[in-house]
Amino acid sequence: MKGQRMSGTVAAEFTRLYGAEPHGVWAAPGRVNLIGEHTDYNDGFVMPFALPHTAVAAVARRDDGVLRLHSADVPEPVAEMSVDGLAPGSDKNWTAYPAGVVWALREAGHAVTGADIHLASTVPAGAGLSSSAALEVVVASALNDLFSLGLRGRQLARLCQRAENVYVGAPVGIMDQTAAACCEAGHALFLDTRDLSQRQIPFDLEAEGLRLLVVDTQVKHSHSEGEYGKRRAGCEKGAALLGVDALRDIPYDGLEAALARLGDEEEVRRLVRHVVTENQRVERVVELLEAGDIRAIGPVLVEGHASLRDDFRISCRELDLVVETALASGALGARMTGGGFGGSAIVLTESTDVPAVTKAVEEAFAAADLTPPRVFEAVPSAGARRLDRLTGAGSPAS
Ligand code: GAF
Repeated sequence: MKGQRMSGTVAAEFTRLYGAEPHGVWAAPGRVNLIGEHTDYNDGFVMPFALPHTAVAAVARRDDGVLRLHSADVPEPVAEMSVDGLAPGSDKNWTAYPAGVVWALREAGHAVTGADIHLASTVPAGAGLSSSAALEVVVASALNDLFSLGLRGRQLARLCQRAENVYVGAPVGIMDQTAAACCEAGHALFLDTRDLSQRQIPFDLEAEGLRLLVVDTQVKHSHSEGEYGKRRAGCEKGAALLGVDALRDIPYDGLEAALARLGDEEEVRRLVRHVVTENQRVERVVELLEAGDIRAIGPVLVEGHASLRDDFRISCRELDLVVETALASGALGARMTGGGFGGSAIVLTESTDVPAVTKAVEEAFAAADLTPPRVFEAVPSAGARRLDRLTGAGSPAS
């Protein structure tokens, strides 16, 4: 119902802006990552699930080479450009995300000849919840349908990642785009980022009397900034020193030997240790969830946080405060989620403990004189989809 309302609002605004009805309305979600952080650009394992928060796009195809973009979330007039003139690195505005998708589709040989696009998103920006990937994937899904490209979810994800890596210039992995394209309601997505093979793992918190809270620390982060790229480069250095294609190729039981071979490369050793142990944590969480033991993943989440804080060094005071406070007030597990340096933490808790945990976190932030965090419940939701069929043809992305 909420989706339909949003779809109607976005379609009506499209009509007001462009003077004609859109050919359709699509949605793609933000995500939280349950476990498997900074493993995706190491060919490793990740386990995100989709949020109910989505980017919604009302879109009409054009055949005259013109691309027009507008967002309800940015106080700017409609941006107009030529699809032939799209060039990586030329756009430093929000429009680089949707324009980058058009560029990536065309670069891959798909005849996308223009579009009118109006976007609106409920995914909090800069909160580590993949608002950018949601924008990219919703646009890719719409164009896939309107130009009958026949691309599958994982192919759309690859093209969106290329848009972000090359057009926007952020060296991100493939997790967020795949989550936005491929997640299913009630499930977490166990994804092998080497070949994008995937398994939907049932993750029904409510049935178990559990809740997963997202705590947005309100500390903004950006992947285009240097620290993400530095970690990535350090991991690639580690793989090169160890003579493997990617850190994924270091098995957990070969970790000590690998670390010994890295000698006095202390920083690289820490990065390698995080990635190898994190891949193993993803596998442990999959096993526990498949055995129906959701509560038992709590300590694994906590281990993951410690590894990101101490070895990967991408946590911050606010994220650590959420984790410590939540655990001290009875949560089963907690960790930062996403790229780090701010953004959000997740907290696994008994549903009966939600008020106490929330209060404790809010009070801890107030006592430390920090901006109040935004706390909400995350329900594993659906991936990209077409919300309605107004006048256009085409089938939803799969
Ligand atoms: C960000 C990136 F976009 C992902 O690709 C991933 O590397 C994540 O940080 C860390 O796990 O969300």
